[in-house]
Amino acid sequence: MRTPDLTLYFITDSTGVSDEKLFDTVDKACRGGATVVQLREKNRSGKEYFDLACGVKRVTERYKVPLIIDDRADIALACGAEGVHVGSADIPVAKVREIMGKEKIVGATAKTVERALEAERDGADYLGVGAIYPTNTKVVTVITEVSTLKDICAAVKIPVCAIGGLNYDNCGVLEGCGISGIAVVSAIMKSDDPYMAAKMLKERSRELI
Ligand code: TZP
Ligand code: MG
Repeated sequence: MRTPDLTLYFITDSTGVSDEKLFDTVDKACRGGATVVQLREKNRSGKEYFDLACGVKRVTERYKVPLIIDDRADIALACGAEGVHVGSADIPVAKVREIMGKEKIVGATAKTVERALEAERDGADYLGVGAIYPTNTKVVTVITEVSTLKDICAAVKIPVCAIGGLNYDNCGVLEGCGISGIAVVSAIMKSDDPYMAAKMLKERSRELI
């Protein structure tokens, strides 16, 4: 498996959330139709990240939804995840591909056409592009213009998902950009009904891709 279905890419944020609640949210998101789950942890020890990844993997496995680990190829391999996602401050894409082998999914963040082409050439299977809108999720990022997103989609052959501040009501700007899906954190993490949030976001995404 190399090309993930990016229609609804759910990224976790466990800040202030118990492990049980995190697993439950992942379960509901998968049930609602998330096509990829990314575990994204920034302030965990290796052991904590690994334990959490194993727990989330048990959930995603039930739904046959691929699990991607943010930043850490070692954690991805150790927990049997389907892939890893890296940004420009992480291990370079070519090295991650080498570590992960041919069969695992490698995703990369790209904010420019140049970086997108480089990531594709170095072996990325998909790209995340954003932030499209300002976000309150813990992240160091800058706004990516929708026109840049469009240029990136036109420049690469691998699928691209848009990310950053996206929700059901504001993702209409992505129509006609050539994206393969949308990636969200808070639109599902912070929802009172993650199942319904995922279900509706997926329907919305299908209209845009
Ligand atoms: N990369 C760019 S924006 C972002 C990441 C990880 C966070 C998106 O979170 P939200 O809550 O969907 O705005
Ligand atoms: Mg990273």
